[in-house]
Amino acid sequence: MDKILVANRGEIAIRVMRACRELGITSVAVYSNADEGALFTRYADEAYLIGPAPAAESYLNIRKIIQIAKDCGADAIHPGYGFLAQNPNFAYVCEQESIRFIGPSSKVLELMGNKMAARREMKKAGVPTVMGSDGHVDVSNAQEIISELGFPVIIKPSGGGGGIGMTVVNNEEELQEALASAKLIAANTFGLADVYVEKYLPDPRHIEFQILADSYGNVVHLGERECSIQRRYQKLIEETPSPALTSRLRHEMGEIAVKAARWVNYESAGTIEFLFSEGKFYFLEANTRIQVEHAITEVVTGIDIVKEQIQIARGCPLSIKQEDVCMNGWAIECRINAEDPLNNFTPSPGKLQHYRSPGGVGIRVDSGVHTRYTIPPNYDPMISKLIAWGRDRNEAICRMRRALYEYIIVGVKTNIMFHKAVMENPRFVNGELGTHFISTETTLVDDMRRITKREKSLEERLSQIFTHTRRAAAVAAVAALTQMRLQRDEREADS
Ligand code: MV4
Repeated sequence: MDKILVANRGEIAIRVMRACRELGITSVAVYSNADEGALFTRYADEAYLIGPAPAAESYLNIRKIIQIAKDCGADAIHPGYGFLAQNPNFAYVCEQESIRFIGPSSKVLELMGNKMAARREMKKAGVPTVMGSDGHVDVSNAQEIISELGFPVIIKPSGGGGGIGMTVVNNEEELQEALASAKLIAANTFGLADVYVEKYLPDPRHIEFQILADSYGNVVHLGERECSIQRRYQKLIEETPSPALTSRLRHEMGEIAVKAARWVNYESAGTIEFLFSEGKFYFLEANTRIQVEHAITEVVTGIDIVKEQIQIARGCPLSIKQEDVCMNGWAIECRINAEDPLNNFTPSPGKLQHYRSPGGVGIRVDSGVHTRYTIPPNYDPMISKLIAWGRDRNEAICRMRRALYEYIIVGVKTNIMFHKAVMENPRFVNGELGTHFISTETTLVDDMRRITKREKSLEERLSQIFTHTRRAAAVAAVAALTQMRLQRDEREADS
């Protein structure tokens, strides 16, 4: 394998190409009209246009991607995350065409893609699952199943995952209607009306384990990531280790994650997701791809997950054994998005008139943008992943705050102020996280307003000093420092 086509865009395309370069593998970009000239197309050794901006006609166009792979002589395809990454049909076509799909087999994608089947399979493997139905639920058996579980329950679509189309039912009265509507939504969204139910856990943490599995039956886990800070199932902040786990629990959950992967003969990098509540953990879903948040695990373990993933696909054994894996310090990731956190996180695509990312000790920024780059409206509006490492959680948080105040983005609205507010939030700082963190922390909006107001007044004072052309960069940089001093003074005044 010496040429890999990367069937993705943005930061993850560059991430994969970086691994290719280190391995001496030629990388091929495919891009849509909306991504002409984007950084990832230039980072690649070769780049080919696939089609118009809409993903359905470009990044999801299986035939076109396969055609380009054959034409340019790529022997493997890396799907990144999103788009075709978990599409069993795409993996199957690759298998038929003798192009190595860098991920698990189409069979495993298919099995894990059906969330009910995955749950049943994991139960068979002896992996703890939440109490719930063993098959799909409809009007005839719902009453019976749920009377055993007791309310509240959560209805989940078998074909889905990631939260779309899930409904919480609190009592008998709501049940039939909720079931009917859940089935309708499931059918419309996933083309499969099957749903199953689970006992609803009120405010669980989302904790997932990174695993690596090679084609010789070697399986290791690289510890966990806590991903509880999310909004509408979109993760915003992740960290590793989780403040909730003891090393005993980590060991126990890690072994279960490895067992889950072994049971299905998993091969490649993958993630086993758990819900964690009151000291107990339950299998949720398996993510059969490289994930956005993989980088925090790389930072604390020192293992290049994408490189391992490629080597696995090449038929190499894992470069590490479980006892070689050690977690050093703490890493936090903030997803920096072009969106307005004060207006319901509405996407804010557009041109980056000014862009300067933070740096220095313990900071990693993965992104696919640059000054004067225009974020297209067609795709996910993520600008970058800002990752801070520290020897302990507190150092990672302080470093993340420092980096957030160094970040200069002019031209689009970003969620940086949201991250600033969270990094100051007492519950976050204490590690008290749950999947309802954002909706229950009602002061966040006010905190963001306060932070913005303070920055605005600083900028106004400074803009009188600097000329207009220099303003964007100089103002933001100086404001950042002043801002941090003010915040430190405030914290000291509080305590
Ligand atoms: C749950 C749950 C509580 N109890 N299942 C939503 C995303 C999907 N992957 C699973 N989800 C949930 N399943 C039971 N039995 C709460 C959630 C949930 C959630 C899970 C992970 C991360 C964020 C979440 C936000 C709200 C609800």
